[in-house]
Amino acid sequence: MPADTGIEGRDQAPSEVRVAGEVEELERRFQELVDADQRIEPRDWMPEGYRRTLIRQIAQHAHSEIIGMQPEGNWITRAPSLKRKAILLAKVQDEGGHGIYLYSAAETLGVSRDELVDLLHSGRQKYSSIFNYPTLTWADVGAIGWLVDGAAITNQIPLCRCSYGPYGRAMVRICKEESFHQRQGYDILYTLARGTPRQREMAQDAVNRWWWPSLMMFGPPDEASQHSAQSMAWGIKRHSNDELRQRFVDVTVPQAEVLGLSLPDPEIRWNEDRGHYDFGPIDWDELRRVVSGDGPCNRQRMAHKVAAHENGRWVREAALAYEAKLEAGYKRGARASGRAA
Ligand code: FAQ
Repeated sequence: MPADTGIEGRDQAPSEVRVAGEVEELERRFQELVDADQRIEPRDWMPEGYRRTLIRQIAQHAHSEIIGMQPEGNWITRAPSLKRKAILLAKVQDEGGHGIYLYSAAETLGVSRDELVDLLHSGRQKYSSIFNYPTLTWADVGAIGWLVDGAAITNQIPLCRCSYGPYGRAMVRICKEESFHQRQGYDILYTLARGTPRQREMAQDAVNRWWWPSLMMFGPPDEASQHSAQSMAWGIKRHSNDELRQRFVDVTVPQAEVLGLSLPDPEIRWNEDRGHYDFGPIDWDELRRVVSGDGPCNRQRMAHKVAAHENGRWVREAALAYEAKLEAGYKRGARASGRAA
């Protein structure tokens, strides 16, 4: 069943009405391309469910990047040095840029950015659970960079090979920038962990609070993930939620050891037989609560987002008025020189 994106199905123009058997043939050719690791491009035929699933995932991803600017943006004015401030400013701007590339990728599927923003503001589309947690100290900026960007990279590297061309290509650039983000977070924590006892305590506290929510970013466990099987068959997702979560734990545990910080899970230990780290149970009720709007900062994040959108209305109107003026000037110029506009 196609995912409910809040987006209507595409109207079928009369020339698009298919004769019996034709859709099956198109579906067969589409799946052949996907199975051969070929890219699907905007003008190619695609099943309606594929289009809707991509819109849902890409829009949710774009919204996450934009809402994700808030927790760290909160610390730009309070960064501990000019250098840290400049780095954080660049990072938060990068996240805004990621949102823009992703909205553009979604637009190739026949929806407009305005529609997607409306769907977010009216609560019909989601953004990542992780951005509903507060940033209480400067160390949270470090923990977000290390853990949240680290989880984001783990999830997004395979998306560079997504079967849908515009999404995969957007992800290549995004992943390069996310690597810098992760490194800056790690550097903040590395510095704090070697600072005063109070700074070390602050770093440990931030890691304690961000660890479990970072594991939840990968989504529900495989048996409860309603979209994974179809998304993997369509080459949108390359790995299941649990596979990526495990991959993240495996790379992060040794990094925590180098930092000299502990992870808040007494059950983490290397499992020789599996060749992976075991870890303790995740509180899935917490993920459900946060995703359904009842996390510590859901209301605040959405209220801020909607207010920023409203406050920026005059900028959008001015840009459109300027565009219309240029267009009118161009038409007048073309008429005066006898050319058709
Ligand atoms: N939060 O069947 P599945 C970043 C929903 S960007 C909220 O497993 P799927 C950069 C899911 O949408 C972070 N909702 O779904 C940054 C579905 O809902 P629906 C964002 C969640 O799509 C760093 C339902 O649960 N990254 O961090 C979550 O196959 C620092 C069932 O789940 C992306 O969006 C969740 N954690 O797999 C920025 C990456 N998990 O629509 C600033 C692209 C699941 O049916 C600062 N997205 N849901 O009602 C994906 O890879 C996938 O969409 C998953 C979910 C893996 C998130």
